[in-house]
Amino acid sequence: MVVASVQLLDSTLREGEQTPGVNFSLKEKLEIATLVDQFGVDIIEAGHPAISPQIKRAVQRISRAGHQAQILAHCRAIRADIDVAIDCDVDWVGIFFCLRNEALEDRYRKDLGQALALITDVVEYAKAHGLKVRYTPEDTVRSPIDNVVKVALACKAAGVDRIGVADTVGVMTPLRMYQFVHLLRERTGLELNVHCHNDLGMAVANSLTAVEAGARLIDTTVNGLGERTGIAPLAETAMALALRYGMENRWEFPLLPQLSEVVARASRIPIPAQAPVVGRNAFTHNAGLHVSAVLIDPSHYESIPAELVGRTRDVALDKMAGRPTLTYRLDRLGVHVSEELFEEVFMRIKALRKSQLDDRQLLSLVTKLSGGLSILPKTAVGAPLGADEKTTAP
Ligand code: HCA
Ligand code: CU
Repeated sequence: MVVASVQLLDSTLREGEQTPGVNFSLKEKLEIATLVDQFGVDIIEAGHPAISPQIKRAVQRISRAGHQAQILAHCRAIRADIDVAIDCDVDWVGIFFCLRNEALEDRYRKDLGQALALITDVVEYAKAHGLKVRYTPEDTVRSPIDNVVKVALACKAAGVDRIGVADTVGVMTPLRMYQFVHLLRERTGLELNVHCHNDLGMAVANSLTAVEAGARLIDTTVNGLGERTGIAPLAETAMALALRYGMENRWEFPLLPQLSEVVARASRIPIPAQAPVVGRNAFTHNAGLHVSAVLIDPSHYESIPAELVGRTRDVALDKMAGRPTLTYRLDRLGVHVSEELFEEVFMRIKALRKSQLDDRQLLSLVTKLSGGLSILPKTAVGAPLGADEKTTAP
């Protein structure tokens, strides 16, 4: 399926800052906003400015920074929150109010008619002040669809620009998400955004089927930060849209590793080695059979070109290695060894239990087993892992 155009919203500074223990400084927020803007997201959800003067200041600075992306402020369905957003010069407000019967009864103590009046009043107020407005019935997918449609249509009459479909607690599966978005589009004719939490690891899949069903924009965060297990990560969502849906885009993919590192540092949450696209292992092959096939033609075991994100393919050297792996790694370092020494090094590697050898460790093992002879070209010792990949890889 070809998807013509989908927008991306980055909510690292709003949803992402709701990750337990995460607290970005103003400087970090400005840096993150600049990078996601350079990456090419369409909307930056910069924060909920009514929460604190610090957040308000950050949202103000971001919306006055001249980014290409439009800036959105998160707001409760309260006029005072809209006033604070207006003070921040944002383009968009994202208003949220839950329409589940349980929430209406226990949390808000309002019936649906009262909730509708309150929400449409705030939508009209924001529109009257020249803002673009997204209204999200929080926990949309667990709310009665009739409640959602009724309020969405009232918001449409009040001039709302988009409705957010939130899977707030990550209960959806891809097919159910498709059906929900399809039905909501059919019954309202409104532009839809999608916001998927990752409680069962299906945030990206659910976001993509929402798009197949006609949603116009996907909410993401860098490294998938957010409440509990977070929401759809920016890197893999964008990559899936580009590679699997063939979507034309202006995204600066080579910025992704840096963006992930900056956010990992600022959030103090490391990037998992297994993370798609940005994780340490994303482009590293291990088993001897895999490596020998990749050395013939990478497409045997690769579906994403590492160069697309400015990374290089690598092969790990541990007990899984075959001889072609060791040959490749030694060649890459420009190290030539006798057959006998090769076998000795290889046997040591096969005996490794809980580790793998980086280039430096490989070089020192070879040096040690060769009786301390310096067989190493000086340049190779300090060369970063995979630095000469492009020239030596088949
Ligand atoms: C929240 C809940 C929210 C809102 C999404 C939105 C969700 O933290 O306030 O306003 O579009 O997951 O429902 O993030
Ligand atoms: Cu959320």
